[in-house]
Amino acid sequence: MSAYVGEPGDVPLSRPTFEILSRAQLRTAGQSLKEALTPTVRLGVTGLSRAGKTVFITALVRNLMIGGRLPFFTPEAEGRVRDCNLEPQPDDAIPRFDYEAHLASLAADPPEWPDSTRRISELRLSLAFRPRDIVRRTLGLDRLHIDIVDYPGEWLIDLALLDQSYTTWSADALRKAEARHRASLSAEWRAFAGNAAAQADAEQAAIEGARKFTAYLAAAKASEHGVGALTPGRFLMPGDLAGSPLLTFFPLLAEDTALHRLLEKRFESYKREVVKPFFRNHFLKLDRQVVLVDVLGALSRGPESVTDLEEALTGVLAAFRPGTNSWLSNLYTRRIDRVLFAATKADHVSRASHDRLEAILMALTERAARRVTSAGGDVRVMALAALRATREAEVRRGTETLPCIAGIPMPGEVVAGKSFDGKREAVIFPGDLPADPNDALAHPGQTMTGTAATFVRFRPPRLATPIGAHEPAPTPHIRLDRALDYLIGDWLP
Ligand SMILES: Nc1nc2c(ncn2[C@@H]2O[C@H](COP(=O)(O)OP(=O)(O)OP(=O)(O)O)[C@@H](O)[C@H]2O)c(=O)[nH]1
Ligand SMILES: [Mg+2]
Repeated sequence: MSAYVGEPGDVPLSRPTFEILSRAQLRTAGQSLKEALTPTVRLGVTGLSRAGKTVFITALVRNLMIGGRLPFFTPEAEGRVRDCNLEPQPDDAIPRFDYEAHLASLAADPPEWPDSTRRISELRLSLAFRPRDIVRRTLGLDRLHIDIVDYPGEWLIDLALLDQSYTTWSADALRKAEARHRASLSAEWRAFAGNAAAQADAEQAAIEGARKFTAYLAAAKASEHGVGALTPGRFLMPGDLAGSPLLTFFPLLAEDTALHRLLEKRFESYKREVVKPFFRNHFLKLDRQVVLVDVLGALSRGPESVTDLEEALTGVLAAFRPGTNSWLSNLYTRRIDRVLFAATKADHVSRASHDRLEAILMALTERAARRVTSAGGDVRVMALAALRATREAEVRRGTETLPCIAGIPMPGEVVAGKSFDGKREAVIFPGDLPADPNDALAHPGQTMTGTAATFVRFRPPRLATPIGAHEPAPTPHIRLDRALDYLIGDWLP
């Protein structure tokens, strides 16, 4: 074949292959590469209702963003944290954690606690730091994305359902419903369930039974302050599943009836359509997890509340340490390598009791862990207050000095017979937690008797920037920096 030489007017089909990139293009390419190489740590924050999830996340984010006092957060102590800002929420299918609204409540005048939240939400923080590692420093790999995912602890406890058949779940649910402190609350539903199999219309019986069962769960939750985590978790937090057949079932002991078969089918659908997607789409993607626990609340409410809490913790631990034969262990990737159990609201007791509070949660989790088989990642226990609403104070009584706490009780709170208006400060002797955690767990009512502080809701501290001040008001806390160090410190090498 002879070579084609070309003629005047020919148009080249392609541009020359080698082109010099402009400086701006190189910079953009470098930035995209840097962004692609920026690691992301996904931090799960969970706990039963009112455990303190929203306050924990809001306080953590604010402390990082304003450069708060975090002396035990190693990268901060080493002066390596540069700045921290919010980035667009990366997962379009998950609602954004409404940081601004929660902070606005806390920064209001007078400050208010944020509203209760009922669904999963997520927030992305981007933290710039000076790497210790010279290679990273040279390459400019100096950012970490922190995706914080807030989800109800009730969803975590639901994971245990994956290992249960409808029959075993029904027997367990009935045993819990018959417990002394729930028997009267569940009486109407149990009476209905006792005769339900005789009803001709299985669908109507399922609807009516599910309604009565949900009413019992709601009553139990209210009387137990949300501690006794009863399954299925979505019955009380249905979100967009309200009224769906997925939530139209209830426990029924084995009987070969049309109703039993229908309820069993619905139970299996709930596992498949609700529990497994949560496990796959959210839980499996987490790297680190903090489980917030209102230990003081449970202790102050007495022995049944402590038993409920232990049962709930067993359910939580089962998600992290699945048994050898479980469905979970088949899919378990061991991605979560650190779990922190944190006793919240430690500002309700004086400093001397913080270690004791930690020891009580440790004893509780160890007891719960004994019921769960194989080991999972690293587990640590801590006592903290994400947002400290009280300060330490001392009161002299005769020759004795009592370690007290001082704070402003919320309006309507009653302390030692005195009603508070939300403006005046009260100094309270909260009592000491026992040195032996087993004493606290064996006699929880006595432990906290007279410790009015555990029942009092204090006003959050004032976060509004003082007039004329250059720096935002600090976000006081107890041990939040230690929690942060354990959870993400090693991601900032
Ligand atoms: N004193 C004190 N109280 C706290 C602290 N954290 C939470 N609280 C109290 O606990 C309540 C519940 O806190 P939230 O952060 O809303 O709890 P949550 O787990 O998000 O609750 P839900 O959204 O209802 O599941 C608050 O309204 C405060 O009264 C804390 O660090 N110190
Ligand atoms: Mg919340």
